[in-house]
Amino acid sequence: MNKTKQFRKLLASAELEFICEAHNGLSARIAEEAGFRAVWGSGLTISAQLGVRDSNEASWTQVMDVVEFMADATTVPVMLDGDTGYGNFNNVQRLVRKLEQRGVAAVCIEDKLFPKTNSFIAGERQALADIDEFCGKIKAAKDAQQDDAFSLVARVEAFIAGRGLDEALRRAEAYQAAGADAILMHSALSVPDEILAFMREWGDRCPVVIVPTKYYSTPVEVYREHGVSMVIWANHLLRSAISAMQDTARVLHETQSLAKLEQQVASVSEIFRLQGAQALEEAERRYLPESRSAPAALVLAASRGDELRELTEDKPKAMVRVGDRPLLAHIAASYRSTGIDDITVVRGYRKEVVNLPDLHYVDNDDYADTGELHSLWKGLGSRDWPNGVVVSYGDVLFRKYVLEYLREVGDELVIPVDTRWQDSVNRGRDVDYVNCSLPYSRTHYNRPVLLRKMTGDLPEGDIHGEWMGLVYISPNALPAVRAALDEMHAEPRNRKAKVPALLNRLASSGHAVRVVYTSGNWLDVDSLDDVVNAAGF
Ligand code: SPV
Ligand code: MG
Repeated sequence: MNKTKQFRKLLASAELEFICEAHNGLSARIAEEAGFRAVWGSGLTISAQLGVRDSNEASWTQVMDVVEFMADATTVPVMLDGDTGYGNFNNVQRLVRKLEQRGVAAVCIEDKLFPKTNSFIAGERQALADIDEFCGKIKAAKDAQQDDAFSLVARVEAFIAGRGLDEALRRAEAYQAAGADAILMHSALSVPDEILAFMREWGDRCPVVIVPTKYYSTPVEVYREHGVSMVIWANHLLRSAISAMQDTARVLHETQSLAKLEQQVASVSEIFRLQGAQALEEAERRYLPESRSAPAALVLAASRGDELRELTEDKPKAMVRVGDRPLLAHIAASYRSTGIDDITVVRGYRKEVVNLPDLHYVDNDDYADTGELHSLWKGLGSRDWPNGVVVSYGDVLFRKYVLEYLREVGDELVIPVDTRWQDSVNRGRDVDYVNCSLPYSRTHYNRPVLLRKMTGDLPEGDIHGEWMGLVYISPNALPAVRAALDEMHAEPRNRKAKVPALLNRLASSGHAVRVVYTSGNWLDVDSLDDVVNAAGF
């Protein structure tokens, strides 16, 4: 049943129905969750939560925006307190059309003059609308609605203005005759006498709605007996929120501590629940492409780099300045440029100067008589890598697209191999040449290629490329890598072993080491010339 019909049903119900005030989307949802079958969009509390008076200080479109959030946040109908209709019959017609468009099921308009004031502020001094003029507004509203079930409740302020029962009855009759779906009869007395007197005369001519804010101590049984249709609890969610907020603000200010409050206030997860965070999570699973979270990075930078001589007397190679900053800062920037922010560095030689901010550090204090594999073993063993890890060296610069390639292939152990090994500045140095299951092919670049062997002394005819010193270890591949590393680490002869020994061991034991062919776009800083070249890289 749509919301307008739901509201009509409540008005017509033989039971005494109760609806609850709300002043924004959150409070409307709270009212619905408590079990209320409709919500009152109170003029008093909507204006108050905006920090202004209930005197039409908020424009009607500002009120409309709030009530739209309320309607969106609920599955039960909302009745807006439309004050005097924000103008004459013409404004009321526009109001009704806009309310229907925004999913509001009903509006209540009162027979006072614009700008109105709240009925509990010197009510007797407030002028009432001319009856005929107000009847014209009611007719205009009923003519404007597109949905037959939209409800117009006409509010009689005769008692508020001190005009007595006869005036109240005269107005109620006229408004019903003009087409109102219900009468809201208001009273500011602390007893329900005016309301009950009206009910005795009115009988069941049409549904009557009341707002017992001032005569709050009357048991609702009395209303039931007198044939009232609907009770509005008109401002109590905002009032309870005000008390709670005043209390919380005072305690926070006085104690400068959250400890006492924590148990007394709603949890942050309760906020998320009320906002519907879980539904969004489900929707994300349905509609978003599966997102692979960024892996972490592990940079092996424990060795001095003797070949750079005096440049590395007081710092390791990774901290040698290249252009405006250390090599390691360039490497970290490359990682960060592809969204890899979680970067761990294994340091050893002059570790105290390896101290760039926002990096994690693991120490290999045996750097002098161990090889890279020992650093890798320490680094990998230092923590979990739930999204996998890219391992690289503290002296290898690479462009970010290399990382993107590795992650695209992504599900295993992946290494980038440079097909332009013959032009490489590294020729003649200690190079890791690679032999693969397939050579690079322009036409078959999609076929998976696996590492067969990596070594510096491959016969030229067997060389398919040069390893760039990076490895991506996916979460799936991590257990096999850890196991192989542990085994190798336990053998004393591997104390000075390098990373290729591990890759070879994995490949030869049948573990797939995927190869991604690339060309150029990396730099291994192994000489003073390289340091100069790196500045322009
Ligand atoms: C409101 O809640 O804004 C009302 C009811 O109009 S009363 O404040 O009692 O006038
Ligand atoms: Mg009001």
